[in-house]
Amino acid sequence: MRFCPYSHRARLVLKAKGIRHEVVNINLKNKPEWYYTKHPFGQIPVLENSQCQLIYESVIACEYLDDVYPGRKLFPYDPYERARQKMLLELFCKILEYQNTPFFGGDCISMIDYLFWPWFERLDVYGLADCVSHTPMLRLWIATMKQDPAVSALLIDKNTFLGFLNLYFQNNPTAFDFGLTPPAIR
Ligand SMILES: N[C@@H](CCC(=O)N[C@@H](CS)C(=O)NCC(=O)O)C(=O)O
Repeated sequence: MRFCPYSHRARLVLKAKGIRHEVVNINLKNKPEWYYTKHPFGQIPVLENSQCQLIYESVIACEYLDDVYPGRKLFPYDPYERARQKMLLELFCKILEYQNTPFFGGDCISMIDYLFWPWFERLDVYGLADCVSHTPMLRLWIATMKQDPAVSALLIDKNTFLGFLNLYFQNNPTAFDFGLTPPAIR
C-alpha cells in the first residue's frame, strides 16, 4: 500500500542500497486471500526474497536488507552504535531534541534516519508541520533528509496523499490506487 509508513521504510532502504526489487501493492480494505500465505495477519510490508523466504515487521525487514545486500551499510558495524540506534528507535519522539549531530546516527545518514523519516514526511499532510516550528535542529534534519536521493525519489506529492486520505476516510476501496495512471490501452 503506497501510503503506508512501514512499507515506506522498506522502500527507502531498498532505494538507498540500490537493490533491484518489485513492489506488489495490495488493497488493505480488500486483501487478496493469497496474501495471508505471506503474513499470518495480512499486515504489510512483507519482503520476499529470491528463495521465497518471507520477512515481515518493517524494522526486521530493513535490517535483513542491510545485512544481506552489499553497498553502504546503513546500520553501524559497531555493536554498541547499532544498539544505540535501536534504543533511539524505541524512544522515538522522546529523544528528538537530544541530538547534536546532523543525523540521528551521527554525521551521515544511516538506518535510524530512514526508519524515522516516513512519519516526518507525513506531518505536513496531517496538518502537523507546525509541531516542528520551534525545533530548529529537527527542521534542519527534515530539510537535509529531503535532499537524500532515496528520500527524494520516494517523496509522495501532498495532494496525492490528501486525495488518498479523503477516499480512505470515506471507506472507498479504491483509495489505495489514488493518483495512479491507468495503464495505456494498446
Ligand atoms: N509493526 C509492523 C506494523 C505494520 C502495519 O501496521 N501495517 C499496516 C499498514 S500501515 C497494516 O498492515 N494494516 C492492515 C492490517 O493491520 O490489517 C511493521 O513495522 O511492519
